[in-house]
Amino acid sequence: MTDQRVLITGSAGVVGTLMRPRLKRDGRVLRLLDLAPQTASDASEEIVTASVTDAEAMASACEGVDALIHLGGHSRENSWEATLDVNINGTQTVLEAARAAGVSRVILASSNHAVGFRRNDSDLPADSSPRPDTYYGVSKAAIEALGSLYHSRFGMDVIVIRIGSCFETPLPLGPRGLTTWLSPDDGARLFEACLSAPSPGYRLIWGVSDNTRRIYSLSEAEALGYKSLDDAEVYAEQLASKPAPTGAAAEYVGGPFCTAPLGVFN
Ligand code: 15L
Repeated sequence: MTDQRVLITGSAGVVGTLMRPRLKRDGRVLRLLDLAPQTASDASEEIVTASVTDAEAMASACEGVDALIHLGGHSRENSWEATLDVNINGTQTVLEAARAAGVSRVILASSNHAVGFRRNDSDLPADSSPRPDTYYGVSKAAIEALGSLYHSRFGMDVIVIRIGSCFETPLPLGPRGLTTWLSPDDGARLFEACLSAPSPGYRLIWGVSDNTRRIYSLSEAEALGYKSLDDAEVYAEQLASKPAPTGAAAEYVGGPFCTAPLGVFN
């Protein structure tokens, strides 16, 4: 049997770095694409140094690929021009390359900031319509729409994950992290579920751990086979002395993004 080849864009970014060792499997080759230099740790890794905005490079990166995990792009607020170029045009370039190469399954990283101006009410459904908090959030809403378009037009299986906050621990995030944290191990469990769910079609799901203070619905991800085993609450004591958000940052899903200046890299 030939190896399964999974292309990960943005593999040297925050989420990519956490997922790379966790998505290694016997019988799987990870093709790791990033602008930043990377080194293959063994024969199960292939390195591609390229931008997601480079159509030619993306076309050759997609050759022989079974599934694609698109994490590449700016991961927080930036100028409108940079956001449009890398996140929106870049995602269209990635999807077009995947379509042309016959990649039948694509997993796209969206973010809670696509719905950053939704209130912090409990059990927020994964398919709530966009209420972005930044240009970055607008780009994530566009990524969701592009994924839906490529599914509907070309029959590709496209799963879009609205990621909460995927970091080693929720500690750098302050108290908000107790709600939004996606542990790296749960992140890997979620990507594995997305890679293996039979014929998912188009899905929009939350990417979050089963945190005691969770407000994002998990039922859509669980329907794909995801089972969270982590809970940010184990860090609650360490976060107790940190200042709690106030005003819009406390009221809305996007937290501090809701009040950060638009178009300013932070
Ligand atoms: C995101 O979308 C960002 O990429 C990440 O850096 C965090 O800020 C996260 O959201 C969050 O909301 O905590």
